[in-house]
Amino acid sequence: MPIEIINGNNLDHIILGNGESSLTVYYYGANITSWKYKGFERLFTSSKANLSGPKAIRGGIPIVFPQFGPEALHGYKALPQHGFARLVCWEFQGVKCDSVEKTEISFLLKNTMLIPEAQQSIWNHDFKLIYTITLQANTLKTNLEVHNTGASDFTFTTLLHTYLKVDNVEKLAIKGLSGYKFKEFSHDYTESRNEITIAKETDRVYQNAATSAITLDNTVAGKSLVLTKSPEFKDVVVWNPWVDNAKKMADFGDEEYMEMVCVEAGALEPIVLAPGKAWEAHQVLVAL
Ligand code: TA6
Repeated sequence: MPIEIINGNNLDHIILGNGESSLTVYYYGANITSWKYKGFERLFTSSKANLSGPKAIRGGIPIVFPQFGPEALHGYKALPQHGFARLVCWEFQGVKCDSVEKTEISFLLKNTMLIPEAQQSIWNHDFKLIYTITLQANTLKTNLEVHNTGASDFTFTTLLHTYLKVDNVEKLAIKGLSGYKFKEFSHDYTESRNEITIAKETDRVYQNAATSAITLDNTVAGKSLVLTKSPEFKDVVVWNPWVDNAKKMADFGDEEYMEMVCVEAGALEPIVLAPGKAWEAHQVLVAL
């Protein structure tokens, strides 16, 4: 399928797709900002998003690495919230495969690439990330490989901070998390609902949510979307900032909380990776 590389200094991005599905990904953060299927945009990117830094792109699929959240990993000083991977330009590695029905491209990030010294001094390890994006029919697969290229163990957490587009978040139903424990605002709960609805600020970390499929009903134009994840992405975060937080974010419209929800596959228990070893995980979004 057609691939268009658009170079605009640090606004470099790639548009790929055929008539049925298309995708836009920025070199900055290897951040996918758009994924359309049959003319419907299925990801949310804020109209106020910074597409060339210094903040992370507010939308699409930001890559969280090597740390989720503001708290420093054990033994490390605090990195920027959600780490540095979404705050630097990755290297486009090229097209892994391209046919009428399927296109696969990949991006690379290594410790030697443009990570400000301050961040390197805080998390000073030799690593390589390879992010593979596969667009095929009504699916978008994103696979993250983490390689320890150094001589000592390192510890990380990681997550795909996926912003999904909805027409009206209050009409959305999220299925597949029933029975799982979750933390929200420092309290522990067990999800009792088969269908989760959102009508207030929501910031839930479902730990060990082994579910392989999370279904969102009534996203755009009454359509459903399914997020599946590999077992390595053990955890799921569901986030909507709601009105007060929306107003506090300069890169987010005051009303935009009504047209998005984050459903985020991640590995939030610290992972220790030995020298020469690799870890990988993927998610697949299916547009129904
Ligand atoms: O994934 C949920 C979350 O951790 C929320 O607590 C909120 O902070 C959100 O990420 C956005 O974080 P960001 O650093 O992108 O503004």
